[in-house]
Amino acid sequence: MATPFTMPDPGVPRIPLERLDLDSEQAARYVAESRPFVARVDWRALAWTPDHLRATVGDKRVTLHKRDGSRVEVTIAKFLDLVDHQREAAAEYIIHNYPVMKIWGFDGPNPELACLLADVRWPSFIARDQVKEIYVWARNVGWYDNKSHCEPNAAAAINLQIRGKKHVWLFPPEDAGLLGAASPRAEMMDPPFFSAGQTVYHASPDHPEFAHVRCYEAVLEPGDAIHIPVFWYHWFVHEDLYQMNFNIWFGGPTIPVSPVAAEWSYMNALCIALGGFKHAKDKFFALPLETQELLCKIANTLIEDRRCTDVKRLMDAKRDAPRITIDPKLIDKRSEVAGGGDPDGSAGGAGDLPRVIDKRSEVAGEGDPDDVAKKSG
Ligand SMILES: O=C(O)CCC(=O)C(=O)O
Ligand SMILES: [Fe+2]
Repeated sequence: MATPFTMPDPGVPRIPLERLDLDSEQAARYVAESRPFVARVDWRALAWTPDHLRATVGDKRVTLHKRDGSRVEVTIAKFLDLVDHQREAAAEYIIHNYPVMKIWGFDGPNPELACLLADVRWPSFIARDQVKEIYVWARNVGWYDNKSHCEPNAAAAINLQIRGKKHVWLFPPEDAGLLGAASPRAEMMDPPFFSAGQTVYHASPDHPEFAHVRCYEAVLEPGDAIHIPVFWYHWFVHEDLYQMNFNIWFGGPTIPVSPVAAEWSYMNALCIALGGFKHAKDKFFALPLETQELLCKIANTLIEDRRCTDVKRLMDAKRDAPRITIDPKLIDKRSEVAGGGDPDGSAGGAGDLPRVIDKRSEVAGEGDPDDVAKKSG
């Protein structure tokens, strides 16, 4: 049974996102300065429908995740059929919001789907070698709350709403502390090795500081493209409509973190975490020798190894990192009232399953073959 959906309310004052012309110098400047905005576009991609995709690229193959953890190749026609029947499909497949139809991957354009790019007017501020991934997304009706997260691989995004309607709240990375963005110790070392990926959404006795967060707001309707700058938290709530969008994840402007700045911040954080500058030295030398050596090694690694502070080199270094595999238990935890699970929603690649999966929610509108709703909190 579908649970009635209540539109979430961050409960803080909202700052309306500015609306710019995507082709303007101002938009390019905003991207260079990591400032968010919304733009109305009139690309031919706005004419895409499931049937149009079936007709143009229906025989091309994409990878889907199954609930048993395996992956399977299906045609786009089959994928779209599964989306059309997501209630039934969710028994076997992970079928809600995650990137499946890959137009461009880390290795470059997917020749099979590149034809779709003819319907897109390429933003002048994205150089081809900045592109990380491009996808077309589709999910069927049903309210859906992706909860707030930021991309762990430092991607900026242009995300065009083609069908449906979404409510978006964005929070700047400077406010991560107000957002309660941190992982518990047990999750610290889980891919994607990023403790600040997921956030809280409301002021609460545990997180009263949320009340001071800067909350940018927009409602995206077909034709609206949003720019999400690097490390900006984005919280999307889908209305109960068929949703289709096109997104480009791209390497945004260089994040100005020099090795020295990173080490400087780290040492300050270490002193503060040890209880303050006054007694930090005593506290440090009271730690087990192994811990002291590890903390020291982190400081030196930040200085000596450019991979830590250079996004491109870092992403190359992380190519061999363990990938998150799909754990149906996590999917079940995540689904509040419906089946399925979302193996992505981050730019980590369609193969990644960020641990935030259990915190997002599919609400009212999808099937729940395993009655997983009862297990969720
Ligand atoms: O469409 C959504 O729900 C948000 C997708 C997302 O997280 C992203 O594009 O990075
Ligand atoms: Fe995202």
